[in-house]
Amino acid sequence: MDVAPTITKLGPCDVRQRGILGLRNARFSPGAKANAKLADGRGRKAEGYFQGSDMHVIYSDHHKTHTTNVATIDGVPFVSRELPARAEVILLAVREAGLGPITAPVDHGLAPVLAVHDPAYVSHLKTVYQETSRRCGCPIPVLVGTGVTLERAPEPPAGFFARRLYYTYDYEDPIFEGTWEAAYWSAQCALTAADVVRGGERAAYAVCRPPGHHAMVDQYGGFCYLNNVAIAARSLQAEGPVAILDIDYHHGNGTQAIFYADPQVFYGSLHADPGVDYPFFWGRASERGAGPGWGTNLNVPLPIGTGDAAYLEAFEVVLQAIQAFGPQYLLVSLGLDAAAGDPIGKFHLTRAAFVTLGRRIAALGLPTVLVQEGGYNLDTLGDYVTAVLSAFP
Ligand code: SP5
Ligand code: ZN
Repeated sequence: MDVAPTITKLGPCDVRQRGILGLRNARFSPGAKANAKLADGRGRKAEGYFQGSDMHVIYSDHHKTHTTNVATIDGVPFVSRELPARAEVILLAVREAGLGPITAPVDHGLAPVLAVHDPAYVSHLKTVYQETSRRCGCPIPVLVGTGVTLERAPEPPAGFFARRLYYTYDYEDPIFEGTWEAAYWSAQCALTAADVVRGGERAAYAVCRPPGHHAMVDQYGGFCYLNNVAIAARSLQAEGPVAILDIDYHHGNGTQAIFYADPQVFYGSLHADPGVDYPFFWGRASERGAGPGWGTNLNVPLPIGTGDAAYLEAFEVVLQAIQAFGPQYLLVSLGLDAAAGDPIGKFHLTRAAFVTLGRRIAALGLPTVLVQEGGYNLDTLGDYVTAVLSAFP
């Protein structure tokens, strides 16, 4: 695998010194790994060749160009919880926990993005900032809000400002000069994590920012522009059936919609009752899939205030459905906003619950791609991510 030099400021233990094989870890033996791969024609690892962290972490500094931390809109500071510091605290915690190797994403180009998203939508994301600035006569962040949600005209409106509304269903998703760059590399992180498990590794984690699971085929929303987990799932589904397990506090309406009629991809989610919390218009238990994909969508909405016991009980139901589906790969939309103390989520999961979730996910024994979604408490986000990841032996 070629490691693209996309990380410019990773510091002393960055990918160029350690390489994709993660030589930092003393217990890791590249020779043993090569032999294990030779011993198994499918490239699956043999037992016992590696006793350290087996969690490949994919991270790119490009997320910083989605500058939600320094933004003003019409001269007023724009306040977002979806901040660059989120990826930074995660990276720090991953390093402290000894997880890794930590590598930069490989550039897969636009083709795998366009395997999920509408080309005109992608083109809009790439150009809307410059086009807005040109028309307004100065550089200006784009923040539009719309009530357009469900059924809408199949063709985008001709007028530019109407088109800006057409391509989002939400109202708090700014587009800055570098938003496209960040979203592009976030998707590349997920794609690279998918490559790692396709190549026979047990698990990989993509530090995706911005997150993705609210992004539709041709609409952004919920801090999401490109649906990272869906892009990774589509790249893996060529090999066989794929399951997506979404433990973000919010329903992953974009992911659900993308695979709703697809019998090859199972989507299972636990989330806040959409009757009372975002994304409001999707996530009911009655949404089971469509056409040939009927039965491959499972929503478990839970009440505000849900704690460890009720969550973990409902979680087993989703796990059983995934096992019954029999996927070849598992993808996890790893949001941590169901944690107690999250400033957006209103569940009360403790650290212990995330340890259990990690263990139960790992116990499925599937090649697993974990993709970062939400989680907004900067004091606990990194620790809870590693609580999940550390379950992978
Ligand atoms: C990936 C993910 O977790 N997205 C969550 C999107 C939630 N959107 C609703 C957030 C409500 C908080 N809005 C506070 C507005 C302050 N300006
Ligand atoms: Zn969320």
